[in-house]
Amino acid sequence: MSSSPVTAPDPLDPVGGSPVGGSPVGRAVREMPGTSTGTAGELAGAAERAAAALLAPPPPVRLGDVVPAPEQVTPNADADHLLAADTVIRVSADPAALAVAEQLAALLRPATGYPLPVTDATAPAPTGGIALDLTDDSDLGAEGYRLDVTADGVRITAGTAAGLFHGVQTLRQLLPAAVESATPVSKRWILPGGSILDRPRYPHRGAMLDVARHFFGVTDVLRVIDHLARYKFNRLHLHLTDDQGWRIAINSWPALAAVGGAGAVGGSPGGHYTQADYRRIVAYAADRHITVIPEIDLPGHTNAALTAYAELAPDGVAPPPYTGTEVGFSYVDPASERTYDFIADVLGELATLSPGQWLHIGGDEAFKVPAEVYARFVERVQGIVAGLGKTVVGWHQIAPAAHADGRILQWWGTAGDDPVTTEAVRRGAKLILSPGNHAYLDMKYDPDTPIGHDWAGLVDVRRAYDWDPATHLTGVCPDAVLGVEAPLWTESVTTLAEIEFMLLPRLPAIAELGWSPRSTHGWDGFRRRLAGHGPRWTTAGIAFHRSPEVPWPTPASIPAPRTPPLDQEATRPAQG
Ligand code: TNX
Repeated sequence: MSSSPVTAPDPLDPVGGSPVGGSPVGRAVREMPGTSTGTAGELAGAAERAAAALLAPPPPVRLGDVVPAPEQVTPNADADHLLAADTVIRVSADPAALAVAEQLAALLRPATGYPLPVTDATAPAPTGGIALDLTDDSDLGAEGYRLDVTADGVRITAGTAAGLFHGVQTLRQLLPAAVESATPVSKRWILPGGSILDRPRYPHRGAMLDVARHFFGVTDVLRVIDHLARYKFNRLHLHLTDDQGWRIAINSWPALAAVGGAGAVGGSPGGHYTQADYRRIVAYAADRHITVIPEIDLPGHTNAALTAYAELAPDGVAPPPYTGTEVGFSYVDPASERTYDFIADVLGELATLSPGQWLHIGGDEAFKVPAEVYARFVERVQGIVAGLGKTVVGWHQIAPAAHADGRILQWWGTAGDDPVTTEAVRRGAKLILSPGNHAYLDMKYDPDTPIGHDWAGLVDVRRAYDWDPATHLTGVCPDAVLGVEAPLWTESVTTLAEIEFMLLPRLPAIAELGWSPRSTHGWDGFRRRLAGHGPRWTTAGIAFHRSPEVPWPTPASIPAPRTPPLDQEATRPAQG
């Protein structure tokens, strides 16, 4: 039995605790539209409504209040579970499962203040507690899980550690938002009773971060991985090279990073990942069941490489560094054998550094390379990737090149059909869908969004959410679709807070398209569930855009942000 932790009252739920400090009512009134010029009567009414909103406890989390929506939810109102201070987490004797149990404990300890020891499932069973069970139930697939909440205990069952991990993310969302607090909160930690059976719709659920236009250090990338993990993403695509910067150290071509990584858009500081940095990112992602897909963009978008090695340039002359945002002007010489040595060396080192199955070769916007030359170039690079034992991914512009076993095209167009892509799919290619007009998270939300682009239109939350990957491209058989990916290009994105502002709240919309069965799809339900995440992000110190389409809880009832720590980096099995 643990001693009671010292806890602060939950500012999200002041009833039964001490009142929130300061004058939140006054603040809420000031924030209410139209109150600055209202009559005394209107002001009093507004004050009353604001006070009621502040004093009402937040509605309890319901079993179905999960993003992405689970496949099956069966609530049982009589089976709510109150987490006890002496809860023990019992887990199957498997190192990967044990790591998930430790991650769960690490998620719950700060806010609850409970010790939450992790023990082997074969240890004598106390009543209650949380159990993580690995089973050979093949119905759950590679990533599915079952969650059972009863008055007596909580059990997550899965066939894999990845399934247990996704179940843990669901469990996290079923606790009150205060669970995101870094310091103990006085709270009855109640989980809604019932069962969830959950499996992903698609095997590929990704996001892309462009670290080339602006460079983001390792800790920023780890934070993005934390956000992906919350929403059951399983791929992080890193756009590692572009005209403005080369961001990964390549031992056999050292000037790529040293020279080509020195700058960024608008003269911002450059930078690059050492191979140790990159391995750290890959390992942190793997601990969260996310695979990193590295991209070396070829043959275009290569100005940074050309600044470092003139021999790769078609005219043999190194261009100056580029800090603008135009595209399509640069390319490595497709007629030079040295170019293919360079590609083989770079992809060879990346293949060794990346345990995942995929290498992304870019292929977009090589406007200056004639179509025939381009297709032969892509075919050679596809061959290099195959020779490394990896599966090639490219932007959909690589479609005209001959088929290569398993090749994957990433669709980023804005049209609803594309005969060249359809033909490549007919020849065997698979698709990842990143339609610019729905999934591009560098698009502005609305005309007033201070950063971002609008070439693919404005992408508000509803636009990010309301499309169907299975039917999006006419003429493409739904079986060819591997999943979805949300790219964030960073020409105008310079800080972690700006990354978060562009990702949230749209990232969960893409997550739901990738994970949830179509039968659960519905804008009204989604925006209501999404609204509950605002207080979670705020409590965790995560920036987000307060999209007016989402019925966020009143700002005054949300506590001030804290400085965010990373989720625990190393996940070590329990000692002893
Ligand atoms: C197009 S999408 C690009 C990128 C830009 C992006 C800006 C794609 C494969 N290429 O080079 O950053 O638009 O939205």
